[in-house]
Amino acid sequence: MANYYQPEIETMPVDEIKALQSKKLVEQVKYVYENVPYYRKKMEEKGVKPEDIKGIEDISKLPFLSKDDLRDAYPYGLLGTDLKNIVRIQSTSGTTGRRVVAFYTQEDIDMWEECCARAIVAAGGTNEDVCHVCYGYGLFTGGPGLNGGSHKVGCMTLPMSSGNTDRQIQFMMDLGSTILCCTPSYAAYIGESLAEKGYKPEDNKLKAGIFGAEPWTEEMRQEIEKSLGIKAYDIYGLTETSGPGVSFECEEQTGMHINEDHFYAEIIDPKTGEVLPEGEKGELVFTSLDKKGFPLLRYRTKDICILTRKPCSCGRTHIKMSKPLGRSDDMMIIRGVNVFPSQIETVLLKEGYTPNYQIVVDRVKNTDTFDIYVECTPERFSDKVSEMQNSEKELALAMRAMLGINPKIHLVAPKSIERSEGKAVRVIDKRKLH
Ligand code: DLL
Repeated sequence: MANYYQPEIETMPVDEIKALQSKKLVEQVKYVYENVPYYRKKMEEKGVKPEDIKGIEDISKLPFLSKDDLRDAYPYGLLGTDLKNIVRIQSTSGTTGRRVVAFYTQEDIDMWEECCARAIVAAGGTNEDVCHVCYGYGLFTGGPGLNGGSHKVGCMTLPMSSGNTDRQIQFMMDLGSTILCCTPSYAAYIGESLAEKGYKPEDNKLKAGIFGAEPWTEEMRQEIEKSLGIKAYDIYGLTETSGPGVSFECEEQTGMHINEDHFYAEIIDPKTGEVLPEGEKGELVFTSLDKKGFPLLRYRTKDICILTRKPCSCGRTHIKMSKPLGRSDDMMIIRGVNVFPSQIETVLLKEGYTPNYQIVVDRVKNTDTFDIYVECTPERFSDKVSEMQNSEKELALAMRAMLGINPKIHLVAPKSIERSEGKAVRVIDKRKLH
């Protein structure tokens, strides 16, 4: 028996959803045109006026927004309202250019938390649950988003944040956590740690998990479900659109329902920008339909997905997206953190190394390993092991400051990384993520 947080919206007939989206889009375009000069200029360049947008069918007349626009407009250029109406920011790690800062009014936060509440209820959550949130808190959207959703549902919320697995397990067992929210790799790690401590899956009170922020496979789902004795649900989102809860899985576990009353999704050909029909694989593009602080029209996520509106046994009518099947840029997600090779190059150059390097990412026992092989300059190269180790430690610290996670640095002899005749192979990702 399906549960809904907002049944009238989640099961709304498709023609009514489309009418609602059309109405909201017209208003949102007008709002953005009037309040965001950066986007108004883009509309003017494309020769499109708010009056030209009469409904969803006109959306392809609007220009796209990309991460480059976010960089150009950083920090305040895409803000939709006066700062006095903004109550919070969230952000992703990265260089100034790559950092995404999203702004929220109180209404934006309420909407975001409602989206997360829908996900929690779809996973079986009620006000009798103990919701254990070990996504990171702070600037990352995972902790605050699920925390807010959990409050809305009325669960007893454990704002654990990430790390300190022993403490996570102690709270989980002592307080009887029933819903676990974290990255899938951390969930798998908690499963292993419980087993190492001698607990069997039936010893914990967990019944469901809400896992996202990074790619994970069906095999990983089965492993987590088995080791924790739960049902594991996927959740998707990105800082630009608000955070987790843009879409979420229901009991059918065959894709994630997009909260279509707030986000309009399109799939485009990443090369041509052409909108592709339902069922085809391409880049996911989102338009926020009612955000005020950081409204984004036709934002290119770079996530490659498929959309489908096949009827779902849960009764929800909102369109479903597949798990992201890849990226159309070079972003990697390592231990739940977004990493661009360009950030690594920036650090290397700043620290006096050449950009001859190779990144090797793997997944060992469900935890990502992250190694960077860096060529030493002849001046820095030393045959004293301790000197090389110190340089490795210093570089690892500089990387950590930039990326938010710790790579293992291996300094190697000058000219020892294979030169390529074409595009250099900078990243070797051995994980099987899709
Ligand atoms: O990862 C928001 C989030 C937090 C989602 C907690 C789910 C749970 P960002 O740090 O901005 O935001 O990263 C967004 O992460 O474009 C995808 O490439 C990837 N991603 C997010 N959820 C999933 C998922 C958060 N369920 C980027 N499966 C997105 C695969 C995901 N990739």
